Amino acid sequence: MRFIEPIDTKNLASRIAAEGAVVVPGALSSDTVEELVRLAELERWHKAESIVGTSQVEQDYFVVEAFHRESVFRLLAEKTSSWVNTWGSLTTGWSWLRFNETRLQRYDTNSRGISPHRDGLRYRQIIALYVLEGGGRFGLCDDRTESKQPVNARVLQMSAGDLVLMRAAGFLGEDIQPMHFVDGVQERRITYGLRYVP
Ligand SMILES: O=C(O)CCC(=O)C(=O)O
Ligand SMILES: [Fe+2]
Repeated sequence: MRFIEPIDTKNLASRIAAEGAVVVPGALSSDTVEELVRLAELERWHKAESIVGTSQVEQDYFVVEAFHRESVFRLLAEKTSSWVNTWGSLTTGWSWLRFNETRLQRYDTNSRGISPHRDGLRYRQIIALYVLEGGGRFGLCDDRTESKQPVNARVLQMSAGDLVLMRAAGFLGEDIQPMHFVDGVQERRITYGLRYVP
């Protein structure tokens, strides 16, 4: 299996800094995506808790958090760690990382997605999210209303094979965690999210 396709890193760090999250199109080939979806379907999925945290974030998806030692998802996490460190070391203020918290998430048709939230402060530097099936909308927003709707939503266009890079606490020395959400799931969405907890 091929893993990460060549990625254009020009201005990537400054774009992530300015926009909060950037979509890298075609980071995985369609053959790779197809194989990853096939393997994802064989994993043991659990329904995620539907309300989490002090701000009562609502989420509606199935998740895989534990992967077999030889799982291709572990390998993809390792390859992505190497890639991100090689790229990151070209930018000032980068700290070496290893993606050690990895999660597949599956949102079935008509899932309510995830209400606007910030990923925890314990996740450092950068979050990498592979899109394996591209249903639903992923967006950034400035805030959330009392009824958990995004304020000033900016939807990021993405499809299967794309990689979303989102800044996390500590990215280039700043503790900024962009607020984001998933909604509008009319077709299945599957993502593979990689996070670093020091
Ligand atoms: O699966 C996605 O597209 C986003 C997931 C997310 O924001 C999260 O799990 O915190
Ligand atoms: Fe999130």
